[in-house]
Amino acid sequence: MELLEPNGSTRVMGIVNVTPDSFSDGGRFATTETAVAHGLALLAEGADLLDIGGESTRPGATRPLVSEELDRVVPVIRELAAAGAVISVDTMRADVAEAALAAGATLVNDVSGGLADPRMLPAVAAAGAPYAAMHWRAHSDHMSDFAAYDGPGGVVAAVRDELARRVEAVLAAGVPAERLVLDPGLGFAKHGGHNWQLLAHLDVITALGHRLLVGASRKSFLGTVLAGPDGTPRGVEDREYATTALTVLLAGMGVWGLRVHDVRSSRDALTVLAALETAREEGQP
Ligand code: PMM
Repeated sequence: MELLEPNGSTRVMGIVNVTPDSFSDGGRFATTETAVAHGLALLAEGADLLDIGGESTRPGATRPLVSEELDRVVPVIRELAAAGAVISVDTMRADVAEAALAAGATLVNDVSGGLADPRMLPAVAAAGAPYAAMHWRAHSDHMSDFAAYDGPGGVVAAVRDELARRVEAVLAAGVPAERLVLDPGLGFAKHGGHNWQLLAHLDVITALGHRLLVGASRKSFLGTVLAGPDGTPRGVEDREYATTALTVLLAGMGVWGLRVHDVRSSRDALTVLAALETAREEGQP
C-alpha cells in the first residue's frame, strides 16, 4: 500500500476535528459542511492524508455517544473520500472504525492502541486496514492521574515497554507489522517534561522497528516552553512556528508521519528539507 511504503519522505497528516470541544480548534469544524471545506483546504495545502475525528481527547474531555461520534465523522469521511482524499479515522471505537472504513477511510488511528475497546484490534485485522497505535493509559477525563513514570528509564522506557506490549497484542490479533504505525502519544497522560524526554530520546521508540507517527501540533507543552515573562503559556493559535520547528527535527529523525493542524507550514518545511537533500545527493560541483 502506497501510504505505508517507505519513500524517504515524511507524510503530513492534516487534522480535521469534527468536534465541538477539541483543545485547539474545537467547534470550528463541527458541521459536515465546515469540516469538509476544511479538509479540502488542507488537501490543497499539501496534506498526504486527513485525520478525521469525532471525539475530543483534550485533558478532561468527556466522551460523546457512539451515535454522536458516527454522525460527526461518517458523512465527512464519505465526502472527502469521494473527493479523492486518503483518510484516517481518529477513533477508539470499533463500531466507528468499521463505519469509517465502509465510508472510504483507509487507516484507523486509535489513540488508545486497542485498549479502549476490546473489539478494535479484531475489527482492524478483519478489515485488513493499516492501524496507528498510540501510547495511552486512560481516558482523557482522568489521564492526568496516570502521568507518573517512576520506573528505571522514566517515561521513555515506560512508553517503549508499553508500546511493545501493544505491538504484541496488535500482531496477535492478526494485524501484520507491515500495516502498523506507532505513536508515542505526546500530551496523553504526560506532563510537559515527559513530552520533551520522549522527543529527545525518540530513537528509543524508533528502535521498536515500526513506523512512527507523532502529534505535537499546538500541544500545551509548546505553550509552556513559549510562555511569556509572567509565565502565561503561549496561546494555542500562536504555537505554529514551534510546531514547524518540530516538523523539521522529526522529519530529520525519519518519522513516517506528522499529525498537524496547519498543513502549509509543515509542507513548506518538508519541501525545504527535500531540496537540501537533493543538493546533498548531487554532491559538490
Ligand atoms: N493527538 C490528539 C488526537 N489524536 N492521534 C495520534 N495518533 N497522535 C496524537 O498525538 C493525537 C491523536 C489530540 O490533539 P487534537 O485535539 O489537536 O486533535
